[in-house]
Amino acid sequence: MVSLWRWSAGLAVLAFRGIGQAAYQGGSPVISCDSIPEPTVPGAEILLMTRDLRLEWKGLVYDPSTGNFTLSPPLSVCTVNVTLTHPGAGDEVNVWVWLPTNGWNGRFQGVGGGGWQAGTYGFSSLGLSALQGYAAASTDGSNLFRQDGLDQAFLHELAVVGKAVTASFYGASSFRSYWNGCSQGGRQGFMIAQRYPDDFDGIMANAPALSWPNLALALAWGRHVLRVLDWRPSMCVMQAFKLRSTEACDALDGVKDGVISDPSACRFDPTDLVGQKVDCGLEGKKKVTRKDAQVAAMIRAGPKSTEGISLWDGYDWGTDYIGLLPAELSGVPDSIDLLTAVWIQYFLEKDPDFDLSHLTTVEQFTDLFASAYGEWGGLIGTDLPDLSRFRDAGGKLMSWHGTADELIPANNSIRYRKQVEGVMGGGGLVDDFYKFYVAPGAGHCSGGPGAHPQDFMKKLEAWVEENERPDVLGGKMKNLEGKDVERIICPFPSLARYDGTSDPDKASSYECEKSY
Ligand SMILES: *[C@@H]1O[C@H](CO)[C@@H](O)[C@H](O)[C@H]1NC(C)=O
Ligand SMILES: *[C@@H]1O[C@H](CO)[C@@H](O)[C@H](O)[C@H]1NC(C)=O
Ligand SMILES: *[C@@H]1O[C@H](CO)[C@@H](O)[C@H](O)[C@H]1NC(C)=O
Ligand SMILES: [Ca+2]
Repeated sequence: MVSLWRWSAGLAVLAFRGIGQAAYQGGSPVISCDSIPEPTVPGAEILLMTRDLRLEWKGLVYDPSTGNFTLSPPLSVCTVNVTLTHPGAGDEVNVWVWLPTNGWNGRFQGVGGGGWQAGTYGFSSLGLSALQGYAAASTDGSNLFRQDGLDQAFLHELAVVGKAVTASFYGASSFRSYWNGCSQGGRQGFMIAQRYPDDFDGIMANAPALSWPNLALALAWGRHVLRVLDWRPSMCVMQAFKLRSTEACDALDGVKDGVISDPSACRFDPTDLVGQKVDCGLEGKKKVTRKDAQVAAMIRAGPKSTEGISLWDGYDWGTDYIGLLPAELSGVPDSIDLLTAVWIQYFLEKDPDFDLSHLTTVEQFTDLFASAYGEWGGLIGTDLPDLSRFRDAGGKLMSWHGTADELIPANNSIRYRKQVEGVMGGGGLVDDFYKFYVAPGAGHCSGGPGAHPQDFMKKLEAWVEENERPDVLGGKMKNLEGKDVERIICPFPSLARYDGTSDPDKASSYECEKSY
């Protein structure tokens, strides 16, 4: 695995061969993808390159603003598949590039992955980017490591291949390049800023899975707590803690809208629910037990060592429990079970057959924590705080993280941001190239009761291309009556505050105040 590092050592030299793709026959352009030349990828060989013209591609495209997959309008696109290998490694890396045949917006976009995969959203994301006019590329990060997300060299190769193919198809010698990723894809965006600072002009890296070795264990904590307490709660009861804590703390920010805007102000005691009955629909009424409350409190507090020392972030009140507890409780298919199991079995225990049911004590969990970062942090921690090479290359990075993120706590991003500020001269200087937003009530990449920043990619492009610095962002959400209302999302470390008197549905009724 370590040899991965070497492949990326040389700086990519893009081979622009200036091939025009549209030949004219009888007045109408005949588009052909056939003559796109093979790109030159330092340190790699191309095993196979296919080029397909699809005149009416339709597919389900992932829309991050809603979190839904919707059927796309027809798209005319060249789809280019490049399979690379690295001599001696016996691997195969696929890079897919989608090139809209009309309406190219002059930009290249690298599309990040999710979960364990370098390119989870794959074709749906490429389709969405191409529909929006981008030449877009994504990668599976190799057949050998597809399950492990150790993708740093592949990220650079995605950039090299994607840019070269884009340049030759459109005959363009210069264009802007952007990264677009959330979650694992957000982590990849930060990895690029840290290790390949010249590859992209702008990086959008939301809800990033930074400090992966610790974060992956924090994701396993709720599952571990059930083994420690030897308890199998009802998911309906667990969600009652989410609902009741939201009810208790919603209005602390002055607006009853289902969003806890400043979770640190929320004092909710889960033991208050013990003995109460929760209406669980078809399952009838369930009584909340002391162990249920203990599970909720331990997830809120986050992993703690045997001495009670905090090992990592917890999850704020109001956060959904579905991803934090085993899928068998929710009945919702959940890749987080697999992700946390793979992390512990393959990476920490190095035994694919390791039986997780043997992990039953806080001491065992503390031991896993003690070794995980030391062993894997350098490879996949993605938390090097020195971004000076990215800054000096003129790069711009934007990132938002929701406080109701049900997988990666916002504190995970806040910690990294503070570390960057610590080594790079403070928040003011960091804001010159890295803008960070905490979005109250927003869920993981999509969803959640709170507002998401609007037109985030457009804001990044305006920053890169017009030098328009992003500041306070507009956001939209549904209030408790289901009505579309406006909010603002403030640059870190500030937080939106309602003025207390004006119309709470209007953005103008909020102001950013220093908070974190
Ligand atoms: C997303 O899909 C779900 C389930 O199909 C639906 O209930 C919801 O209204 C959709 N949301 C949006 C914003 O389209
Ligand atoms: C390109 O890759 C995709 C995904 O693996 C595959 O569905 C498609 O058939 C490939 N195209 C060609 C021409 O091999
Ligand atoms: C997040 O960090 C803040 C500041 O350190 C802390 O007060 C808060 O309890 C943390 N939240 C969680 C859920 O860990
Ligand atoms: Ca509120």
